[in-house]
Amino acid sequence: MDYFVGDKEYFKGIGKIKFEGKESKNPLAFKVYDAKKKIAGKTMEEHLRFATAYWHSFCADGADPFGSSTMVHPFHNSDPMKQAMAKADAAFEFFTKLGTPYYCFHDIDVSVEGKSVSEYESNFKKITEILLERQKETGVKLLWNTANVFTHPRYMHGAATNPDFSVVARAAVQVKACLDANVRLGGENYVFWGGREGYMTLLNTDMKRERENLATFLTMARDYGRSIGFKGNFLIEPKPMEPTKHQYDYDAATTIAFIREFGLEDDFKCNIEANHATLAGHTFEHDLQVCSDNGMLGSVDANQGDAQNGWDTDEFPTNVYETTLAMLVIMRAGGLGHGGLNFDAKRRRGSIDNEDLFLSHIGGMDSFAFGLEVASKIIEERVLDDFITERYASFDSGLGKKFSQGAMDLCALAEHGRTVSIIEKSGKQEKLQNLLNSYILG
Ligand code: XLS
Ligand code: NI
Ligand code: NI
Repeated sequence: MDYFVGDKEYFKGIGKIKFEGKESKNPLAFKVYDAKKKIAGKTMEEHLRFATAYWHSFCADGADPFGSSTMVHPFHNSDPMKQAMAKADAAFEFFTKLGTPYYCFHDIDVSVEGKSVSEYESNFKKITEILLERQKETGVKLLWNTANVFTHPRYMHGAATNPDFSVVARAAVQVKACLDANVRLGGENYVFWGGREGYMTLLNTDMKRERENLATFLTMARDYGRSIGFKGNFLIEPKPMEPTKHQYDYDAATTIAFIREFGLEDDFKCNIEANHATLAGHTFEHDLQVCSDNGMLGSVDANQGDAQNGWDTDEFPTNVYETTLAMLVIMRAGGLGHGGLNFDAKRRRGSIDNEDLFLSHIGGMDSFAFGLEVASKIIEERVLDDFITERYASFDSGLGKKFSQGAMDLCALAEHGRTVSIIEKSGKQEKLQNLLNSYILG
């Protein structure tokens, strides 16, 4: 089998990435991720459902606020549509060689914005057909797509929350086109990330109205999506700030409250990104747990932040402690369902070799595979779960059970409180941390 599509190989010298195990010294091989290995009844591939993010891997070029691009993509072409087509070929070659069964994109990652609305629409339709062709050839599937309604200057004051109705309508052009593309490509989810859906100062902002407009917009998108046969989950991706100061979808709890406030809970769930959770002052696993507890875990943007830098550094996940804690929550929640682990992560500005694109993903995939192995062992051996069950056992019988069932009133509870004798118990945090480490160390 050829591991490239079309008539040109873009990542020459790099073949199919294989599992070689922990002893291997080959940097272009998996040390832990063994796609077909079974864990708790499913293969690693089925559990982890990895996706490559088009924007970081094939659009970003190393530019940052202090410097211009550092990378030249192998599909570079001065004609934008020709480049978009070559980019698609290179992307599918990459997915196939690496072995990520899914991919994710924004409309303008895969296509060309053009000079008019109709040019935008026809370019996007043309590219969608090419993507469909490549999906059929390679078996790679669309985990989700989304509309980029934050980069263009017209969205400087928001898209669905823009104070100007014309901009809200213009954003609808893109969201509608993206839903059409999603259905054509058999996408499993559709994402809304509200990069500009927030505000900079209350001096010029009617927050109540903006949030209501956002809900109206999402409801319309939901209705349109369902009307054209989209059956997957709509996902909102929380982020507390950046680019706006106050983003409306601050974190998982805020987003779930928003979804419920506007009656969208039958169709919407969350897409949790590690670095966004940490920006909100939470741990990654905290936001995953909030979603799991509310039946709102839709999908995951797998990356990691920097403990010292207060912004979204979107690094590839290499911290196996963090991936283990995340996989513990995901596995206890019953898995990712129709979601996946999308590498919303970029190699560093200085990592300019084509090979670096592979190496960064290999590290991320191995880190999550490691987390999966350790987490499933911890769950199977019930080391933490038994401790937690025992810690709350007083609610499982007698008056504690009655309380849990909501069958007591405050007087009865206080009456009981007058008779109790409290035995103080250790929370055993350090013991459990040491235990976790012993599983990680193997
Ligand atoms: C940016 C977001 C973005 C979304 C998709 O911080 O993570 O990449 O995932 O629009
Ligand atoms: Ni993201
Ligand atoms: Ni991010």
